[in-house]
Amino acid sequence: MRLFIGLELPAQMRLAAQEASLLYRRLAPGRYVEAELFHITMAFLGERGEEDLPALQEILLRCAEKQPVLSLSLSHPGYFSKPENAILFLSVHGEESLYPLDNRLRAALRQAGQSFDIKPLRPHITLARKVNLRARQASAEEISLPDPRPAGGAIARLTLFHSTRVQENLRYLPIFRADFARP
Ligand code: 3AM
Repeated sequence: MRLFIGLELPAQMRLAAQEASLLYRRLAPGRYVEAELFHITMAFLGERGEEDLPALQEILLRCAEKQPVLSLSLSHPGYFSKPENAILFLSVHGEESLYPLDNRLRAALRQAGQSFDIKPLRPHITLARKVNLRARQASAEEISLPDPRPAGGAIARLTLFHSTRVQENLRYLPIFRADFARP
């Protein structure tokens, strides 16, 4: 099964990201993601067997237990890759608070011999793929997208997701959650 570790969004943040996404899809065509799938990836693990689950759960628990509850909010839109074939995302305010958690998570995964995607963390919420941000064909001008409402909230746990298809629809199913430290 395909696994990754990430953060679930508070309801208000998800809703504001959905509002932005509905507006962007009218301005810039692409393959937009359902709001249900919005999340922040912390570590992509890839294909794993059931036998890896106990060790992974242990890592989540260990990394979460000393982590204070995070406070994040939506920031500006951005993109990866080329403007005519972009991955469109929202950045987050408060992302600097994710780096200590990222460091602990990577160290724990490495120590346990668990492989993961080693690209540096770039906290983001993917809204769409294959987006065309060129205002006009062959022009350098890019469509400018307005900022979302700066909605935010508390993120109080780390989640192990199973990326799978349910009746042909892509779903990120939370299969384990580790709570952050209570204040
Ligand atoms: O939506 P984001 O960008 O957070 O892009 C995939 C998605 O990230 C990423 O893992 C998240 C859940 O699928 N992903 C998928 N395949 C990947 C790979 N081979 C990958 N990240 C790194 N390497």
